[in-house]
Amino acid sequence: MDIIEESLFSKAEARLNQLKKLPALKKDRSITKALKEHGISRRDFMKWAGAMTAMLSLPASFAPLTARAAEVADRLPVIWLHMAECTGCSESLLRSDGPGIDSLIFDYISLEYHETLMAASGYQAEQNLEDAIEKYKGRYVLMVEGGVPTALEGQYLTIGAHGMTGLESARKASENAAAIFAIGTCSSFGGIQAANPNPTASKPLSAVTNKPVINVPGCPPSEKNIVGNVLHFILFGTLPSVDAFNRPKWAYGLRIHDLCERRGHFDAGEFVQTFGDEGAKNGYCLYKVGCKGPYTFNNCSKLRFNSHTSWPIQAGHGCIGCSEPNFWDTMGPFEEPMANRLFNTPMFGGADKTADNIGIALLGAAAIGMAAHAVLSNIKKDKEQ
Ligand code: FSX
Ligand code: SF4
Ligand code: F3S
Repeated sequence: MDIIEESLFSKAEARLNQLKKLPALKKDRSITKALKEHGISRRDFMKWAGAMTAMLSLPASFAPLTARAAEVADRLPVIWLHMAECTGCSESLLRSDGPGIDSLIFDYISLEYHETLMAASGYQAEQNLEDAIEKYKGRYVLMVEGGVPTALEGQYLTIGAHGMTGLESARKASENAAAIFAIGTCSSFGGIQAANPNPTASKPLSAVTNKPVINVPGCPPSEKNIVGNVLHFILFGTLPSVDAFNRPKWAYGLRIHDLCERRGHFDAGEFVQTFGDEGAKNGYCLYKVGCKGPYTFNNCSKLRFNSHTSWPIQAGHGCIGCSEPNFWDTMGPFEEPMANRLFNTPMFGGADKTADNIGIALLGAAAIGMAAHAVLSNIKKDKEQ
């Protein structure tokens, strides 16, 4: 280990020792017990820890620490709020025919409050939230799923027996959280809730609180991206390094196009022309049927969904850019390329490139990435003005 690695390792070790001293949230549950109940061996658990370590871009020597982080996840309460959304983010985390280690950490261990999963309802549910916020003040991790409607002072979304608005509850819970994660594109950027004409004036979480918010976009994000952020926070107690849209770089540092399994076909100029054609049967590149992989930053090809089963491009449809800001308004039409819009810019000499020569000629992935970045930064600048 070099000096930097060593100091990071000691920092994480010290933090885990501290956390271990805190009382467990649920006396009768522990990750060891939960794994046993679900027939997951220690060996598989350590394999999982190794994979998570690599995913977080940490050296392999950190794997035992990642395993320990999962074991002390029951010291760190998670409060999960729902705003305007489809609950796909929760589904992504929890739905699999056999619960994986990722969902076990949440489901059985650390979730203190989750509107879809908890047994309580009505006044009791409201009370539970208040109690959790009070009891774990400054210690809980807040995860918010969904956009926050702000029109009519948030009245488009009311929750619970007293009809508290989502806006109020998101603000309140943000006040004393140790870390805040916007789970999904709706919470990160507004998502479909904020798509034009946005009648409820839905906003991203970061627009309604002045606390730092880490965005974990995707409609929905993969379970690994959700759990990875919690593990990172358990390990270091600090927020990860992020890109211009506050997305953790370990997860959103590369384009879908960079690691796509169909990339060889793109480079060779082999494209699906219409769904169901010979090219589709041969697994050719989906660019011409609308894939937005070259403009989208996410790690779906590496991590996939539903316990690593598949992901959009493997299933035969292009990426629709679901982890990018305003993708509903800017990435359409979803089944047609928008290359001309991007490449007919002065930056590319006004060239009216077609998909066929994009793959094999001048405009390689780097240029596409630059174009995507330029477009996205401009969108961001427009928003800030
Ligand atoms: Fe749905 Fe989550 Fe999309 Fe939004 O995911 S999967 S609409 S990102 O908030 O529930
Ligand atoms: Fe993959 Fe889409 Fe890029 Fe084609 S355009 S290589 S399908 S990400
Ligand atoms: Fe979304 Fe594209 Fe991944 S549509 S799920 S970012 S492949």
